[in-house]
Amino acid sequence: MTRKRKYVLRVDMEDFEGNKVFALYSSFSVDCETDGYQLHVSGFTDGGAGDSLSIHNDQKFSTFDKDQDPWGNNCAKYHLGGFWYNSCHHANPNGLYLWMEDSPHSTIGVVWLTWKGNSLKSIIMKIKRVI
Ligand SMILES: [Ca+2]
Repeated sequence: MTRKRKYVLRVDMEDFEGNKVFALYSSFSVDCETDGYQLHVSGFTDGGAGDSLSIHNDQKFSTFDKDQDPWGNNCAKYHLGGFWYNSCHHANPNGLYLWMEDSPHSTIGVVWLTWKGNSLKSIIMKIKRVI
């Protein structure tokens, strides 16, 4: 999908108190459908968010109806998202929007674990072509 060119990835996020941080990755690519949309991400730079994405590196993209994660069960079903789940996640940007500060179900929320275990107000993944 993004193999032919080089991209950087910037992940911006905000919590419910209005704090904003980011994580930067100098290399980002996703394989084609026949390879399960496998993720390749490296070159982390910390913008206060910490690195919650490297454990997802080299994983395929999983959804509730297509389990491609290495866990014995389906991460997408358990965490109500779609992502490059490992077993299962430190980041869950496609999780549920939970406005409760201390949700007991935080792993189904919009999570970036190295910053906050609770659900975030927003998270945006932006890619930019560099070559
Ligand atoms: Ca699985």
